[in-house]
Amino acid sequence: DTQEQLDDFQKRIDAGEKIEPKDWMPERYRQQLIRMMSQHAHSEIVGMLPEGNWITRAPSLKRKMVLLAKVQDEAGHGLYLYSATETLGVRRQKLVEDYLYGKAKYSSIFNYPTLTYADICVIGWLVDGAAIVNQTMLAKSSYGPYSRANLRICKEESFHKKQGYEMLAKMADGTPEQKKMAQDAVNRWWWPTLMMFGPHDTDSPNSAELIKWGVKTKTNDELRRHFVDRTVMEAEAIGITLPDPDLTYNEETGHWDFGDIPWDEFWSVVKGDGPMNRERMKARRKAYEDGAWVREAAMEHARKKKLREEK
Ligand code: FAQ
Repeated sequence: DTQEQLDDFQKRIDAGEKIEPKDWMPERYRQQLIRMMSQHAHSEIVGMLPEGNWITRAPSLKRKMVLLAKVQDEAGHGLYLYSATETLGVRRQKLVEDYLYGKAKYSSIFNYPTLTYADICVIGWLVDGAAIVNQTMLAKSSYGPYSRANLRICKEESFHKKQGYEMLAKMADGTPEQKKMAQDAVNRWWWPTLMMFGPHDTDSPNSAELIKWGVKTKTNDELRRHFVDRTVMEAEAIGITLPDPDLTYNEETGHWDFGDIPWDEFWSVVKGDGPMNRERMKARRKAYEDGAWVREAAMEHARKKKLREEK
C-alpha cells in the first residue's frame, strides 16, 4: 500500500463513498472486514441453537410457526453474510473452519442457555433489539456489500423484535407464575445483552481504526447507551423491571446512567468459558461434520454437470 493510495482511499471514505469489491482497498481494511463480517455470520448461525431448542415446545401452533420462521431468517442472514464476506476474496469453507477449529469468534450472547419459553420472548425483545441498534449503524458501513446486507437484515430483525416484545407483554400481563417467568428471563438476559456491544471504548482496540475507515460509524459505548435509552421505556410500558438499581435518568446528559457491566464474565465467555460455549461448539462441529457428504455430493454433481456441458 503506497501513501498515495492510502490518501485517496481515505478521501473516498471521508466523502461518504461506498467501497465495492473490485475497488482498491488497504490490506488491513480487507482483513478487518473479513474478521468482523465472518464473526457476524458465525453468530447468526450459532444463534439458531438457543431458539431452535424451543421450536418443538413453543406453546401453540402459531408460536411454533413464528419461531420456526425466525430461526430460518437467522440462517438466511448467516448465509447472506458469508456470501458478502466472500466478495473480499476469501472462501467460505476457510471462514467456517477458522471458526470451528480455529480462533474466529462469535457473539458472546449465544453462550447462555434458554431455560424457559420466556427466554425466547426476551431474546426477541432484547437480543434482536440490540442487534438492530448495532446493525442499523452497520447499514451505513463504508463497505458496500456489508452495508446492503445489514440493511436487509435489519428489516427482518425489526419483525423479530416486535414479535418478542409482543409475546413478553402478553406473558407479563398473565398469571403470577407467568409474570415471574417473564421477569426472571429479563433478569438473566439483561447484562449479557449489554455485553453484546463489546468492551468499553477505552478497552476496544479495533474501534479507532474501524471508525476512521467508516466500517463502524458509532462506538461500542455510544450504541450501548442508545440501546439502554430506548429499552427503559419499553420495559416500563409492560411492567417489567430492568435488574439494575443504578439505572437513573440523567437530566444533564438526557440519557439513562446505568451500573457497571460484569466485564470479568464477558471476557470469560469470549475466551470460551461461558455456560454454553463448549456445547455450542460441539453442536456446530457435529452439524458441519455430519453434513460433509452433502458438500461432497454437491461438488461431484457440479463436476459431472460441467463435464456433460463440455461434451
Ligand atoms: N462477543 O475492539 P473490539 C445477532 C471481541 S448477530 C464476542 O471492540 P470490534 C442476530 C472482538 O471481536 C450478533 N466477542 O471489537 C441474532 C475483538 O476480538 P478480535 C453479532 C466480542 O470489532 C439475534 C475484541 O473483543 N453481531 O445478534 C464481543 O471493534 C437473535 C475487542 O473488541 C455482530 O457480529 C462480543 N459481544 O467491536 C441472531 C455485528 N465484543 O476479533 C440470532 C458485527 C467484542 O479482535 C438470534 N460486529 N468482542 O479477536 C460488530 O459490530 C463488532 O465486531 C463488535 C465488536 C461490536 C461485536
